[in-house]
Amino acid sequence: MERYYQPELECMPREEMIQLQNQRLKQQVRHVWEDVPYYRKKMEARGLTPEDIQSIDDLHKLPFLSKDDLREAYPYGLLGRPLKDCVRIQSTSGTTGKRVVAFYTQKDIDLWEECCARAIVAAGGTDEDVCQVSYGYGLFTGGPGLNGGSHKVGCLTIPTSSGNTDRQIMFITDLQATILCCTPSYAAYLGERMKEMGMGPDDIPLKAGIFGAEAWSEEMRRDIEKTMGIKAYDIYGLTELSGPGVSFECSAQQGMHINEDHFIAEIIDPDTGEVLPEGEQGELVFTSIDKEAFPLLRYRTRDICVLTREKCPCGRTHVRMRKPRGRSDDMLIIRGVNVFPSQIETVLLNNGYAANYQIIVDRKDNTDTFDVHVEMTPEMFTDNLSEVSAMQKKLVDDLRSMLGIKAAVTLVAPKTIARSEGKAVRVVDRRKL
Ligand code: DLL
Repeated sequence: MERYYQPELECMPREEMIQLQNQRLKQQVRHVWEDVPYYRKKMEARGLTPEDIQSIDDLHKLPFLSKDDLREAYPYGLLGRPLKDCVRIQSTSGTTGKRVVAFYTQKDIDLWEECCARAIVAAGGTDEDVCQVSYGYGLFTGGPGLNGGSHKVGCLTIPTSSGNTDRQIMFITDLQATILCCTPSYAAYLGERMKEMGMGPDDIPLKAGIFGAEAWSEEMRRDIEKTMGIKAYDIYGLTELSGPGVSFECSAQQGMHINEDHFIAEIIDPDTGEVLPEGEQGELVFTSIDKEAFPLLRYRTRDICVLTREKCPCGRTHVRMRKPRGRSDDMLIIRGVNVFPSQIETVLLNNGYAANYQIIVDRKDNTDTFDVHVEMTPEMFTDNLSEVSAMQKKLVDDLRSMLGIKAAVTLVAPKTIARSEGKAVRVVDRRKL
């Protein structure tokens, strides 16, 4: 039987949810108008006052907020409460430009941790469970968010943080961890290491994994589920909005329920900004409706996604988002063709490889070069050149039919591509250097 952490909110009838969203949206708009001068200026520039926003149908009138706004307003420009009311910051792993710093009041943290608790309960977690949190702790939101959620559910929490892989496995077995939280790429690595240590699914006490923070394919899910003998649940979120738990998967594993009592989701055309109807793919935009310290209206995530309101067998009524294919800024344009790393991953896993690969893009003589280095698994490893070349050719063909362009594939020996303990880095784009 499906269990919920907050059934009255997670299964709220749609009509009631709309009423709740209308009321919270109006309050949130009033809050930014009164307390965030940066946002008030943006609204004034559009000739808007809080009276113009009476319900969620008026949402489209509000201006978008982008990562550039966050950088421009760094560090305090979007703060919605006096610093003395804030109790925490978290920050993005941002590789380019200034980091984003998000602020939290105690209430913001409580609501965020409740969202994570919903995800843990949806994955079958109860106060009988032992939950090992192997996301990084610190500025990254993964560790602190799931740690807080695990406490709220009453699980025994093991705060290992990421890294020290053999110790992770020791704790999983010695302390009988039943739920594992980490990035999917780290889960794959833990699974690989367990296999090397001679452990099969029956030797591992885990029953569920809550994996997110990066794009991962269905094929990778099945691989991890098989290796560890668990059910693997996706979880999504971003620092700007709180962290993990903006949305999470239920037992149906068909998209992630967005916590609509806190966040309103829209899908827009990334080029025109036009709101797209349900079911169309576009950029995910979120409006927080009950945040205190760091309220964000119509924040453009750059994540490419699809929403559905189809009824979910789990009984939750919140809208679902499909697995994001990756960020629009992860999308490579190679010889004019759009390529997502997740598409390459699908081809590799369908051919029996693990998700250990690197994509190297460069430009020579005004033409893009496109190389994919793929690790052979120990089982398929061979140094027979004609076998290797046949295997490479198969991947070149399958990648061409998936992507529509030719990649040069190089198979490399097992364990030669660096493993990730957090978000995996799959792409080296030398054209930008
Ligand atoms: O990654 C928060 C998080 C921690 C989510 C732990 C889930 C688990 P950021 O570092 O700010 O926050 O990165 C946010 O990561 O815009 C997406 O592009 C990507 N992302 C997060 N979850 C998923 C997911 C955390 N399940 C950015 N699938 C987001 C695909 C994801 N991409």
